[in-house]
Amino acid sequence: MVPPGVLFLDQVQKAIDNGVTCVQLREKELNTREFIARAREVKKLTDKAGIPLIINDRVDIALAVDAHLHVGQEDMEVPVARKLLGPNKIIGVSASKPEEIEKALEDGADYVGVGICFDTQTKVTRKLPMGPMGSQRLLQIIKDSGKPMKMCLIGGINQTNIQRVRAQASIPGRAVDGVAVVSCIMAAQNAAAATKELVRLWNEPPIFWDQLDSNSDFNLSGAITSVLSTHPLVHHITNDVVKNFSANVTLAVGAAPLMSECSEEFDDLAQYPNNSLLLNTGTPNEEQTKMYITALKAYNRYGKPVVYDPVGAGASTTRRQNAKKLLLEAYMTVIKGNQGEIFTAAGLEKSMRGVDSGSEEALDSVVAAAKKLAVQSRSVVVVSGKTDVVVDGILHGRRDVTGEVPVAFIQGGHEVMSHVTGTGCSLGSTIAAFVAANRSNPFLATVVACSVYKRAGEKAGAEANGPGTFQALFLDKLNECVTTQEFENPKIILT
Ligand code: 3NM
Ligand code: MG
Repeated sequence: MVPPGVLFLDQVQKAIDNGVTCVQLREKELNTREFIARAREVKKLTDKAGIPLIINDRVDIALAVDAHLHVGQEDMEVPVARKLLGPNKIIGVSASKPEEIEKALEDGADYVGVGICFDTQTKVTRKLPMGPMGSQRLLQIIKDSGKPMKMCLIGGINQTNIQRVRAQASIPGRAVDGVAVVSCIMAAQNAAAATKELVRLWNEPPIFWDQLDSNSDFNLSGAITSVLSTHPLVHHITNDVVKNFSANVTLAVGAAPLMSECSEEFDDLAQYPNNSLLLNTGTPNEEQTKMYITALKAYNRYGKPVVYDPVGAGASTTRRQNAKKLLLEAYMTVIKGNQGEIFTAAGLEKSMRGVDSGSEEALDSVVAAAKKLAVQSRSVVVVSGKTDVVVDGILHGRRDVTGEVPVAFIQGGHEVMSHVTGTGCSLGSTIAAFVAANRSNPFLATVVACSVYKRAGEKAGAEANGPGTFQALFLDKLNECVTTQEFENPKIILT
């Protein structure tokens, strides 16, 4: 994978010079003599930099060149390798399942390499991507053991996702210790720049955090003023049924709608000032899912807010897998759905019949599901319903989680809203407008969006003769509530 005209050892040197803290030599094709020769050359570079060299799989090579060792699940077992290498060598193991983590702990491994995190071109593997969130239960096992074993994630990690990996691969009191990469350095035309960028991103708070402040002096009415003054651009990728209504709702709250499903322009659109992406996965197919991911990655790349509405997530296997894939591939600032959709996205069971909001679950189980998803994904989660529930899982620049998260409850609205298509989807448009205009606090921006929406629904419902007149009245009332800064009072608690 080393580019033509570039030397393998030069790539390694550049990586070391620019911040790599450990090198693993993985050779699958060299014979023993060649492997030793190469290991000696690499060892000269790592010795000079004072960092460890780890040999993959071959304990004989590790012994021959006085290096450390990494073993896979089918290689030599850690206790045997330990006997041969002694107590002072680092021994790491590949692990991806809880029982493999437990075994590594029991065997006294120094670290586990956990993967695959994302799809990788570098290694043929039958393992499925677990995503950074998938590593959380493994981190929990390590934390609970009280042992000092370290964990790094591997597989498809690069400059576009390393910040999210660091943000999401963490639980209260324990975070992933590092990442292991191959292609994003070794295949780079400029390995020095690639490494430098990777290290910078690892060390900096994610761009989707650095404008956040958790100060409670955030002014709820001010969130509305910001929308009106910045006139944010909401890029919609949404389903055919609601396009017109969502565009009108966006205009009614003082923002500008843009509908585009043209992948080629996503990178340009994502760079607009004061913008956000609303992704509403109406009726997904394979082609469309690819397009969604292109859009998500573009908005993630520029640290722009993304509001994700996993429409009907529990209704079919395809939709469930689709939601899982999108949550693995991208960071969502806000995840918004009805109860069934949020239960599914949180990986919890709940029977689901379609996209309507269904019967009300007990509010505390809704809060629990929303909290699970919010904390897991470090997102704001909105469960729309008779009472909207908004949970803040964003870390506000903190690397650690305390376990306590703010939850808001918003009442209001009107019964007739559930008989007008698009009222649920267009709440997403409203949230997208508010988070775009209020980058310092996506949680409270979302709360205000839901509050204004509820009040407008209540007012329109009181005057409407039925679903038809409601739709027109709702746009009027939404516009009125925004311009007069009128909204339902949210109740916000820490839980
Ligand atoms: N081991 P890239 S994934 C060598 O999951 C290796 O055990 C993996 O390469 C595992 O950074 C992997 O180019 C390849 O995706 C990682
Ligand atoms: Mg191996």
